[in-house]
Amino acid sequence: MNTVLTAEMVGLDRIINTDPIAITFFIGYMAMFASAVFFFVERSSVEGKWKMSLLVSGLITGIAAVHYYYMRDFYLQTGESPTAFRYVDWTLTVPLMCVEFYLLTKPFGAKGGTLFKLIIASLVMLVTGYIGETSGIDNNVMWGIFSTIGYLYIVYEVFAGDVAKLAKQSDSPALGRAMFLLKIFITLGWSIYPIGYMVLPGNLLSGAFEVSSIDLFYNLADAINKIGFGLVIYYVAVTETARAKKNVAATV
Ligand SMILES: *C/C=C(C)/C=C/C=C(C)/C=C/C1=C(C)CCCC1(C)C
Repeated sequence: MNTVLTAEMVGLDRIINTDPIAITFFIGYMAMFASAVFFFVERSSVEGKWKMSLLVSGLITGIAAVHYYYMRDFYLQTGESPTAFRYVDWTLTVPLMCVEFYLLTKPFGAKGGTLFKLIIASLVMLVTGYIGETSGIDNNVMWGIFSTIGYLYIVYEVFAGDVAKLAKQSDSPALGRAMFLLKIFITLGWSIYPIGYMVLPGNLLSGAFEVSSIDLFYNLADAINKIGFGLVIYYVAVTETARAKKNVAATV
């Protein structure tokens, strides 16, 4: 006899039966996928050096789309938070966001060393965060603090370190505006993640929210940060492409 799987058996009914977390996994998947297609296709409309930046934006949202596909499934079938998938996703996409900063400031002399420092800081942030999420009630505050040190180092680099100094040398108003927006993403957008983390049992916000709401925080933050970040890069790429064309026209 054939066993027919029902929507209920695989948990799919929860998407339409208003499980808010299931819905955000579903929407997150579609939004990441659509963004990846958009950034890949738009590569053809920007000038040479910006193609790489849009490729990276497409990879960030594309890698996230694949992980959301699996995270959604995992959540629907187990009702649990897909922590491991989540951290694999971040471990790939956060360093790629560091690459975006590097590419933006490369024309003004960014060195591989700056990129290396940013990537090491993000790995410290994520590895300690993962240990914290899986270490249980007694230890997650301590690991959260270690993770926050990595995070604050990235904030420092972007506000006052190499990235900030190099970006200041640019005469492009578009790059100036983009750096301003990216700073907002790094400080406000990224701070949603540690707030989500604090709903873990034994942490500062446990009791104020249900533990399961951690995925609501993370899914919201991912949508804002991955797609928004990509759109800011897209904005600079398009504006700078138009400016370069105008300059060429002026010299002919
Ligand atoms: C696309 C994914 C992004 C931009 C993920 C960013 C993640 C963070 C900024 C996570 C930060 C954390 C802390 C600062 C402390 C608690 C543990 C983390 C890993 C949630």
